[in-house]
Amino acid sequence: MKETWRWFGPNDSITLDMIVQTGASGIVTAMHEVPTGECWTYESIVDRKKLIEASGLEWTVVESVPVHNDIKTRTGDFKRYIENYNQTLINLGKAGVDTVCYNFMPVVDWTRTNLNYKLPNKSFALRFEMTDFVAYDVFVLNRKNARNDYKPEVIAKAKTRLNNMNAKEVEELEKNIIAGLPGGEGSYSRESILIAINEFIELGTEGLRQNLFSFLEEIMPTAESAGIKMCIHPDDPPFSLFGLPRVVSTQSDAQAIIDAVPSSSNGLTLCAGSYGARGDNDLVCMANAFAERIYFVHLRNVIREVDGSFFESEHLCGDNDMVGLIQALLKAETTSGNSIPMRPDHGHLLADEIGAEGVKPGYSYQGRMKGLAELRGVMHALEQLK
Ligand code: DNO
Repeated sequence: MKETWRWFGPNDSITLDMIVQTGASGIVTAMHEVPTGECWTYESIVDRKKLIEASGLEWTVVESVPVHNDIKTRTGDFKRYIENYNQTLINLGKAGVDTVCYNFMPVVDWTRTNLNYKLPNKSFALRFEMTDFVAYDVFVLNRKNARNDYKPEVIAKAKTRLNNMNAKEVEELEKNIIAGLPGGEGSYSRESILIAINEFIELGTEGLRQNLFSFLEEIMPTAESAGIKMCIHPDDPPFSLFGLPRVVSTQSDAQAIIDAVPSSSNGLTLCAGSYGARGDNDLVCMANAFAERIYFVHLRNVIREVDGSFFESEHLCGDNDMVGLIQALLKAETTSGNSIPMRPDHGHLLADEIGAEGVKPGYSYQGRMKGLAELRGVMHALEQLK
């Protein structure tokens, strides 16, 4: 597996030279400065690629070329956005960047409620806490009919939780949930998120799935001729938020995507932490089932709780069998003949990065390096035993 590292571009406080020191050889990045829906020009892609290569690294994966909400709803300017999407794929292919991650999450990209969850060793992890989320959805956002989506005892617990929060804590919770996390799409106010949510609730699960399939039909021929491998990222978390439809949360969702458009460009990102936040997703089984279509992996672990809450655990110690997963991925590489780029996804906030300015939630230097080093150890050991 090729070791890669997510870099947020020239403004990232973690520089390319620092990334070289982690031992990773590939970069995962995007033209974050281009507004969602607009085309990435060939020249700007080549310039970014040259910058990466000047440090001795390679631009291995694009994460992400974001999909505009109009494409997800097939309203407004969606036709123009699809044209732009195809042109971006053509430009990437021409520049020799051939793996593109994207997602089809409606309204909110990846979501957490707590960005500073203190672990027993005094480092910090990201956490999704169901009670906090329900408290926000039902009592702060006041989403219409939100109560119908939760059991009465969950709502009662959420009410008590909210009553025990001060104004600053509520503000912080709101910011964590709707203001957008690094690399995510969309930052909302209370008013704008309610409008967006309603639009998708009306569309429903099968409506959203159909719109995803239409989008796949519209981009896969271009991807194929441009030599691009598309890899869809799962929903994070892999269950409904705000009553929104979800279509990339389970093994059967992923299978439906593969079946919808029979093109070798139509592949998956196996994000272990996202799929793995559901106990009914067996990651080893998924890696075996989709061996030929996994074009990118995010390796990270979680510890789940019965109510759907979870936090991001040590990369090797959590509810998902990381060693088994890596073993299955190495086997998938042999079966498919593809080299699968991996990146250590997220890391704990450690040492002198705690409280430091500008550290992106989940994307600390030391935490990710620790994760990468541990995963690298497993990869090396398993390679030797092969
Ligand atoms: C979070 C990431 C997401 C992901 C995008 C993929 O850390 O997994 O930002 O990159 O949702 O499109």
